[in-house]
Amino acid sequence: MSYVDEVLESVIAKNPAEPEFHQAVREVLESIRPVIEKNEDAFRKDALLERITNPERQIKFRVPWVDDKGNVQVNTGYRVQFNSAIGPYKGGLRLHPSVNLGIIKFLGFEQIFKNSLTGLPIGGGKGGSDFDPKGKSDREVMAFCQSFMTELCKYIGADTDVPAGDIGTGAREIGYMFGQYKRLRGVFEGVLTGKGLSYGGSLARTEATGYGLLYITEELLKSKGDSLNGKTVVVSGAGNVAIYAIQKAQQLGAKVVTCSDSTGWVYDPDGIDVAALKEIKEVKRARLTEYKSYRPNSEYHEGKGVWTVKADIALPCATQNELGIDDAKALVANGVKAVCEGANMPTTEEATKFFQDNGVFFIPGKAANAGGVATSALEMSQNSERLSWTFDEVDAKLKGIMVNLFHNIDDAAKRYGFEGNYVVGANIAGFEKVLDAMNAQGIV
Ligand code: NDP
Ligand code: 2IT
Repeated sequence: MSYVDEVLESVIAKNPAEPEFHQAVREVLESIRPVIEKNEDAFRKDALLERITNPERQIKFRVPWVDDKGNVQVNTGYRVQFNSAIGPYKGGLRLHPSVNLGIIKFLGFEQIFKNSLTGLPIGGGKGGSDFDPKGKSDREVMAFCQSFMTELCKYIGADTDVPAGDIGTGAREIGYMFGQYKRLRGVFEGVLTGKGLSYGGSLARTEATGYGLLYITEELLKSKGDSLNGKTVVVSGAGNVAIYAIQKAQQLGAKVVTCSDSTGWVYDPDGIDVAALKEIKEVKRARLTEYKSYRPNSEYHEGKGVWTVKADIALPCATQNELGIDDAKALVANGVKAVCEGANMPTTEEATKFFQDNGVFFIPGKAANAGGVATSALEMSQNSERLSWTFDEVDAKLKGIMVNLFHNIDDAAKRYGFEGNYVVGANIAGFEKVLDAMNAQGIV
């Protein structure tokens, strides 16, 4: 059996009931197969793939907190410190009831290659909890965040592991966590990114993932002699990534006609009103059902449906495996030209293959949404030099990173004879730097 197949089999056997982790590992290992098979004996002797698929450390802990009725609630906290070959662990904290170890491991594994692709010195990690911030009072969220950080603070630090936001973790949660870290450790340092601007946050971090997604989409289209101007775009999600993706798409001349949350979706034929969306989601923390009261011409539908709308470009920005084979078939039948992932692994394996087989340009999340973590690394730089850069400086750096990233993955795909396959290109380009650093550092 080939070395890649051996390791895939053992990852599945040794990490049972973690389908998302298996999916992420399978995608990466299948992509880097040509690199491994050129030198299979050396890779096997060094157990390189066993090392890269085993987290350096995984931490799981109890998070007790008191709700507004005086009852004690108990959640589970996680931090998976996956790979520090190229820098301190870096990656978000997800707060969502679906969180379990397998989901955090898939996200942490993806993060290794994503962070490598940014060209910045950050290793891969991820964390979170099955806590659901939805419907909780600010005090309850604070109580949870303080308890979560009371344990997490033992394992993180500005030069060891720097968490950030992800689903359910935004500016409010980062603020509470930062306050508790500072109180317990007694140091004011850049231990988290996505901080508020008054205490060490970076301008443009809030916008970065969505903006970066559109910068890479524009560069992809440019490489085909096309642009976003005049295109119709469908977006899923209505959170941090989706909101700023919609905003930048509009600035680049596209019309975005959909967004969604976990209960339903909106079709707005005149283009999504970003100011309304921000008020509903960022200020009121309400459901998308409210959108119609701002835009009477729009439609609200319960359930899923974004991918049934005719569009040139699709940007999944909600969560993993939200775009399946039937959705891919509907998009292709409607003439979609490009799919770029704002979320982490939102497209199933079957749907990804269907896009690729049907000539749809497809950029995977580890490349397309890397602008968020890249700007987090820029926040770390600013914290280290105790300075703040202007919005335009950060935005220009972000754009440069995304344009370079596109050409790196495009070149890597070409070098191995997979021109236009950006999944293979992203995985190989991300892997090469990590491999080089791991080899240089010996068996650790
Ligand atoms: P938010 O919590 O701000 O928004 C998430 C959005 O997706 C919400 O509209 C939410 O709806 C919807 N959603 C979440 N889970 C589900 C689900 N299980 N089913 C249906 N809809 C769901 O998160 P972000 O925008 O930050 O993250 C979105 C995606 O982007 C995630 O995959 C994340 O890992 C990825 N990402 C985020 C980065 C960042 O900088 N924030 C960077 C790179 C990637 P509802 O409110 O109803 O739950
Ligand atoms: O998935 C991701 O890249 C993020 N949630 C952002 C991580 C970060 O450290 O900014």
